[in-house]
Amino acid sequence: MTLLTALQGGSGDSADALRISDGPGLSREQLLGAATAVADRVAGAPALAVLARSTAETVVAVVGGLLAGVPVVPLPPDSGPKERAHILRDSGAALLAHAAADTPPEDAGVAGLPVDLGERSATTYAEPDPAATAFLLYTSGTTGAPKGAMIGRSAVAADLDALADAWQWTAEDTLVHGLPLFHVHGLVLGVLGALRTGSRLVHTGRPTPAGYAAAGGSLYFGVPTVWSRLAADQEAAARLASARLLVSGSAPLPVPVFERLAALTGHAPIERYGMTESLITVSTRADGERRPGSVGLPVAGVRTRLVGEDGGPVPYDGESVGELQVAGPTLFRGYLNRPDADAEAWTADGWFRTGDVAVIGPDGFHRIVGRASVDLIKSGGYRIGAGEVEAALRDHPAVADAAVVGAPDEDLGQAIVAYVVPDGPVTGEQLTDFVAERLSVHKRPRRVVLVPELPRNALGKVLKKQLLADSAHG
Ligand code: MCA
Ligand code: AMP
Repeated sequence: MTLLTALQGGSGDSADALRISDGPGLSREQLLGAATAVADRVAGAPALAVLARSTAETVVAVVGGLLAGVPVVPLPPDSGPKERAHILRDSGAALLAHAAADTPPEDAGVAGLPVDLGERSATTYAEPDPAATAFLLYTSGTTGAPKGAMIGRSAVAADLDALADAWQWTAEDTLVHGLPLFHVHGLVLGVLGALRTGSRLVHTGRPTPAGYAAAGGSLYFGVPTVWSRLAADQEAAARLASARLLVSGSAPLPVPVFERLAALTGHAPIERYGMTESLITVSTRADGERRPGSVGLPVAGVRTRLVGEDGGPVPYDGESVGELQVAGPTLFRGYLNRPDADAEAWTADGWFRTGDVAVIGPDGFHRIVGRASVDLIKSGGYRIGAGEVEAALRDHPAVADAAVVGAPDEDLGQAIVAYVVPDGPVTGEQLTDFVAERLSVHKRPRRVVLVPELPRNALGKVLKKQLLADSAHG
């Protein structure tokens, strides 16, 4: 079976299979023909980077890489030189695909591959090895530069099939979302999911309430920030009453947002949980209970367990907390060039440590309580390592020291707050812009607090919990 079953097999609605904001609608044949033309140009390359703006060209480039069996490396389009250089160098990408009308960053240092939606090829490619890498997705750890998670083709297929089962997702659906095309949520679920199930895809460009309201779909994806903004717009929310299923993920959906959304749209949202490394592993079901504050049950093929601080099992009593570990066919193949990170992430008996703290009830329902580390921040559904932002801040000549925390934020879930010890005249705004220019824009601090020194314990470690408490009063 092929990875993009419906696209390659010719099932599902053909006309207007894909539409992104006000760009041209592409039929399945147009998409496949243009993507095959990309495949012809990239076949044999070690990896294909894609400047992942929310455009049809991005989808065509990604599909082209997948058809040719070349690992695809989505490059966040707003990533600054520091982040971009790391991703391109570490991944070994030989080419950077971009829309023909677009200019790729001059400093990329790899050959550009302009993508033209009008190109066509009818070459047929043998289905690549299911064990091969489909994507290299760069994702933050608590410290250092992002790590390249190697996502296998069979993991993508297993996850999409498990989600189709949990959400009763079929070719009859029209999927709507406006999420970025360089993460699991927007790209793997939000694009490949449509191309595997055969559902039409309407991408709204940005995930705005007005865009979602106007799209007229049956299946909607969003991060909690998107749902919270929609729930604050009564008129837009009411227009989702005709949908079949609303799905939230990438960060915890606050119970009041769940309830308001249900009241305004008539649909209790599905909440599901996952990670870049594991894809989506736990979800409530279209045909099951949708309990506020709960992410439901492991999806088909996935196993979960809770492990206590002593390494022993934690009872599934709905109260006892433990680290959530996962195993199954949706797991990634490891981190590229990072045996040290692999050694930390996997247990001796082959389970992946999520770093999330959870509770499981006697009925098997999972509740995510939080993260074990304060240094992994989720802001607007983006995963951001405090260490990476701190390192970028320290690169500024007027910064002596910096510590970053994720302060609770009603809109973004967590907002990045930076505590900075200045070493010369500098403003918070200058530091925010400095980070936004060097890393991705969403990694910028939303607030900068200039302090004479950072609170440290006797061992010299910054007291992040104290900074978090301070940030709540700021
Ligand atoms: C503001 N902007 C700036 C600056 N300040 N640009 C440069 N320098 C500055 N100092 C601009 C930005 O470029 C952008 O411009 C605009 O301000 C708004 O950006 P921002 O404030 O970041 O947007 P937001 O409104 O806060 O975004 C909320 C959001 C976004 C839309 C919900 O956070 C989002 O798309 N989140 C989705 C994340 C996601 O997909 N995560 C999935 C991870 P312009 O408007 O021109 O762009 S995968 C995952 O988690 C798994 C596996 C799972 O479970 O799903
Ligand atoms: P990422 O690798 O960007 O996908 O981030 C994965 C992290 O997002 C997980 O480790 C969780 O901390 C968080 N996450 C994803 N979905 C949920 C959810 N439904 N509830 C709570 N946290 C979530």
